[in-house]
Amino acid sequence: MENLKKKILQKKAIISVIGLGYVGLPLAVEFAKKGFLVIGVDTDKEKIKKINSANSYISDVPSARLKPLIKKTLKCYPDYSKLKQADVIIVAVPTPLSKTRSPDISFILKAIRKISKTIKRNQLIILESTTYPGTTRDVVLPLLEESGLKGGEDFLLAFSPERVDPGNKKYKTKNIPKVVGGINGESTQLAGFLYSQIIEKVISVSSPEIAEMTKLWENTFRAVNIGLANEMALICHKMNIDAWEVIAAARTKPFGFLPFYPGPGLGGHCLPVDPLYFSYKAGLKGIEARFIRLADEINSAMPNYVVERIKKILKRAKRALCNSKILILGITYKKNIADIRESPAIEIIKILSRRKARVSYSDPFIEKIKLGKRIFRSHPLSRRFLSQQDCVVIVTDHSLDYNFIVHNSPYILDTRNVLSNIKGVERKKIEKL
Ligand code: SAJ
Repeated sequence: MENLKKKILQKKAIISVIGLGYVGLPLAVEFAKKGFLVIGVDTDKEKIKKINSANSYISDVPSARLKPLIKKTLKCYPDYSKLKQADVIIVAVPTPLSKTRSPDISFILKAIRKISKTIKRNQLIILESTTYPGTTRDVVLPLLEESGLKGGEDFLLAFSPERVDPGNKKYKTKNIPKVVGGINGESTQLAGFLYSQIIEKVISVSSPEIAEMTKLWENTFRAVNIGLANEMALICHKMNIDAWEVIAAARTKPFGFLPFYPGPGLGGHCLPVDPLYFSYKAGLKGIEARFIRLADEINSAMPNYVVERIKKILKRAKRALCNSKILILGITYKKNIADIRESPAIEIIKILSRRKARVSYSDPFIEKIKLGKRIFRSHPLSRRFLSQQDCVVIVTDHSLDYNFIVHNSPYILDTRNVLSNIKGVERKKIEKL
């Protein structure tokens, strides 16, 4: 594999990135910016069309950054036809949950089966998609060896978890430390050498299982602590204690405390999903991951809890949910990004609609959404529209003019504590989680 190492050093190694989403596209761009020839593969023809016309659909990759790379060092295709040219293949396809909420690694299997058809000696294959420990060694490796080539000798194989925080202005692909674990020493070493061409810090671990588990631990840590924050907030509300003020005070402890905040529920493509990959594998080993189940239970119940809080606010105004006008302010799963995957706001809108409330939403990032047969369009915020609402619910804390919103809304449920600094309003019309 010395030859591959030299090709990487000389930036002559051709790198293929399979899956051009929020992980694959930034990664492909980083390698292409460094001068590597990158073959991007995504079976979504729309995505390929957009990339090849330098029209980025990933907010963390501005279109202007794509433009100089297209058809020069970044060539993207809607199929696997050019894969045989690659020296390195990085797989960054989705790993969602199935309808029964168990791991769905079908996208990984499809990509690996394609690679197995054209795999050749001296290739380095890296899986980045978040998955349960053992996937790389026990699922991917045998599929690749069906080619007759031997992993660790004829080709190299490693796992390296993606760590993307969409919308994070400080941490981008190149300055987020990269964990790498290969099926053997040479795989780890070469995968680490590859990433060190574009990423400042690479951490080698002793196996793909360690690397796979590292990712799950990171996100399970977040999901469980968010679940704890949500449960604490429910209890504080019953005690008439401001949970947010408690967290702010706890944060003054200079060690041994990390702040997590209550919210309307857990959104995104990672936190609601990754811990269930962990608990699935634990189940196969005959042990129940109780914290994960409990956190999932609490986090999944937050949209219902938000609706119950709306109901109580309306009751004070002698109104029922049915026929009341409720405005959902912000429907993306977290602030200032245009992504509604697993967003709790969608669940809240569904529950309110089922309870016959007259729901609308306003979100500068999302023009319209389709829920069942209904199309909802983002409603512009005006004095008149806000004053006509029976309750305004801040579900996503986008950077908006909250002074204007507060002064023109009758009642507000703030699920993100964005109104704590607003002055000169009757506090009684604002409630927090
Ligand atoms: N949330 C809370 N309370 C909190 C923090 C988050 O309710 O204290 C909610 C958010 O509103 C959101 C969800 O949890 O709905 C997920 O939030 P997130 O900040 O974890 O956002 P993700 O899922 O886009 O990004 C996470 C990464 N986030 C951070 O590390 C800050 C990280 O866990 C992973 O690198 C990434 O998922 C991934 O790709 O796995």
